[in-house]
Amino acid sequence: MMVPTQLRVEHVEHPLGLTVATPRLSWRLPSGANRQTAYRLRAGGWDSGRVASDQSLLVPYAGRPLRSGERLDWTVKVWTDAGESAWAEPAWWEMGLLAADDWVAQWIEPPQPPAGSTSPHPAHLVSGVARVDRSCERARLHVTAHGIYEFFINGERVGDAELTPGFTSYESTLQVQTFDVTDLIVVGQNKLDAVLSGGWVKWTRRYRHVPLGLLAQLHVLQTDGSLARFGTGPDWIAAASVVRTADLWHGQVVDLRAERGTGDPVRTRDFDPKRLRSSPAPPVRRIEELRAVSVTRVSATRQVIDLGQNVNGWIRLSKLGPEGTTLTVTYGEALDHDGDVTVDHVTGLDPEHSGSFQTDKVTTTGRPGATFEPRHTTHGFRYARVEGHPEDFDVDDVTGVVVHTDLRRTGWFECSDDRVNKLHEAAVWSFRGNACDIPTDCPTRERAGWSGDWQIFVSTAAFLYDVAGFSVKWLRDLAADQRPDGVVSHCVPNPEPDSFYADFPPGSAGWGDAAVIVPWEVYRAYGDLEVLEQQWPSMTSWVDYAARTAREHRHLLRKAARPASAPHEPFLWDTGFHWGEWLEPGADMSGATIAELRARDHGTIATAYLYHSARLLAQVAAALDRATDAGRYSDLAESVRLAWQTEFIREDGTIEPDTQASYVRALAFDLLPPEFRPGATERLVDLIRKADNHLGTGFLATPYLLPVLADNGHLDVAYELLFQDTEPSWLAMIDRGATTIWEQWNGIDKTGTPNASLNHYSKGAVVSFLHRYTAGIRMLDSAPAYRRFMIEPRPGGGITSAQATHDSPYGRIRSSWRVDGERFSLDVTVPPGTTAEVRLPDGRTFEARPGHHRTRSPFHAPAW
Ligand code: RAM
Repeated sequence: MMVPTQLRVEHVEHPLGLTVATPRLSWRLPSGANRQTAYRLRAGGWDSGRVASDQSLLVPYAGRPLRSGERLDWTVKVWTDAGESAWAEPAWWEMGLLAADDWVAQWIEPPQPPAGSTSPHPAHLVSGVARVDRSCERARLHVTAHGIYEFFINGERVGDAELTPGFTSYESTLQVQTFDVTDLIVVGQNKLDAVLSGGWVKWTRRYRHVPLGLLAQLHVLQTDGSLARFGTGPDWIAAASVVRTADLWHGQVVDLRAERGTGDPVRTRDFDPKRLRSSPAPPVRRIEELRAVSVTRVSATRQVIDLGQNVNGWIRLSKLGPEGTTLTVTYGEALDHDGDVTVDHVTGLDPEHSGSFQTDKVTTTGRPGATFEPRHTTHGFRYARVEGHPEDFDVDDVTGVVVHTDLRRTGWFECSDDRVNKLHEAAVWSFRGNACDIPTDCPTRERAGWSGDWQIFVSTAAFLYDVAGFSVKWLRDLAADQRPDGVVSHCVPNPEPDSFYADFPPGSAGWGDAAVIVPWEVYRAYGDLEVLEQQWPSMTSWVDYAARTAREHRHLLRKAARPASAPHEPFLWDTGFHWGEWLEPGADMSGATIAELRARDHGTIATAYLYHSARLLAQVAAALDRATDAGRYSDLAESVRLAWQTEFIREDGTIEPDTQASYVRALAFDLLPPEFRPGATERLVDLIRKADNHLGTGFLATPYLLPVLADNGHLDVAYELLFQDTEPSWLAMIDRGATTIWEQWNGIDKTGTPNASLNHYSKGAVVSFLHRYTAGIRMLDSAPAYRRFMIEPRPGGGITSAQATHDSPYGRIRSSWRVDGERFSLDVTVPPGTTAEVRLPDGRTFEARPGHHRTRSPFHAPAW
């Protein structure tokens, strides 16, 4: 039957506890339809009537104001070129607590530390009761915390979300989770318990001194229609928990033998209900379980478990030994030369993070069938060392638990080359390892939401998973933590107090530009115009900050070299602290003092980013119908571009500095006058050849490297770099056994020694080349959400077949090709409501309407 499908509210399917006043509704057109001409929505009592419109994404609810806790069934029917559809299978959403006076619960804080605890990261058991008189029709629990809470009703764990309430900039946002607890409530006394631990709070410097606290409210709708409400308050008590200590860096210590103590009274505190809201992103969950590939005894007391895959999460042990055994589990990404787990390569950056790292300890009861898995910490690891077990473990005694934000997978790629497939897998796993409520740089050393890293990777992530809500959540924190002068913090949420930045002040080009690039990418991939509207003040204040700094400050060396300032100089952004291109192969930073790092002139990069962001802002302004702003920012962009050209293109046409990264950025950002492009491309290829066919780009330019080559007539060189397998290269990582992408090209060096983080997604952005070029699915700026797109496979590198699938907001796009001798065959799927232009390797193009298309063309393999 012809019906709309995939009904969604905001960026999720069935939000429970939504705090958005006017939720936006999306659906996919029935298969067989080309174009929607009208829709009709019904939600609760609201009926939109027939609305002539082709919009099927993010249509705002326009019924009466929504009430706290109300649940709405909703459905939609559409008119398309294929006729009138039936009503879609109804979906629902449910509102959370919207008004301050909906909260009867009080914010409570356990005494610090719990009686008898000497740990700096103690956990607490906070308990109360709810007496329910009549049988329960429906029950909801609304909870949030400072720290991490794990909630139990009558001894049963509530929900399946992990590390709740998640990490936000607490001063502005505390995420409230709403759980359906209908099945857990009994008539009579109900025991409510929460284990509360440091988690995100105790792990970041900024919040380390914030007292742990809990806010929980239970709503029981009784069968007689009455609503009973219970909340945390002065009658709750706090005691030590079996979880002795826990945070996200050190790990978790558990004594399963601990008896429930009598408890102390909690204190109540005022709280600001305005910061409470639902998350636009799905929660963190236990997503997958992995069977260990081996367990090896490396010494009399130590056994090492290998999961065969670097992940974020933990292990579950199901063989705990006799009563009183204490097992120590240390998690790491690599083994040392003795085959034992090492964490040396990812510790030591922060003196406040001294002591045990990624280590769980459990003391057992000896009860048959008892298992242990930490729930108040998470680790980046492939290996786990277990110490203290008298018996041998085998692979059945341990399970790897993969933990991350429960994002919807939307993209896949596969080709005829196994190593390339492995590289793609490693990039996917790196993203999974770093999508833990916030996009992190690595799940080990820093676990921080580095803005540059997400700026670099967000568009690639959007080929793999639905990252709309996940990014929107993060962007709110970016704006919340932005300084009044527009400066964006290095990490979001900002984990550090301002004083920490005395050495490396925030506001770095390429990092702070996340303020503009991330919303733009979310808009492009998902068509969410509201994110641009919401972030507009943040985006503009960042670009205005950079433009102002350019206008008002000049780099000391430049000033010394040119006493009378030149007219283009007010558009050069060459002061302030910048991370620069960062981690270019061979650029050893280790010897540099902080003063030297700070004094470096990164004017080429910063000015390039000012141009790029100003230009994007002009496009954003146009999308938002802000014509004056569009004019203002495109004028700014143009002046910055001219200034960049004047200052950084040398007389012989080379760029300052003469590095691969400079040419890649100049070409990718369109900084050059057209007549300079061929020369710049030649110089880039030259530099690659001089490096013996190796890339030389760092953090910022690497994602653009292969696309720039492909777009400028050197697809062959792009594939040469992709297939390069000596260091620095992607395949060298794969050949050395990487299962996630490394921070450094020599993450595991030739001698087998680990360096820095082994799970950093930024270099993995190369896989977007596989989706966009190899398989050829390309979105167009002019048609967000893939409303119109291109399929343009660019075969090369000896790959004989490739396919990519992308579940776009309108539905599934597919491009699959194969070369047989001199024949190229291509299968394309275009979803309803969209159109595509297909371009074949022989240059022919055709228009593709919704449906499946198969085409063949002659193919001449490239010569190399
Ligand atoms: C490193 C982080 C991150 C990078 C910054 C500049 O320590 O891991 O990847 O963005 O530094």
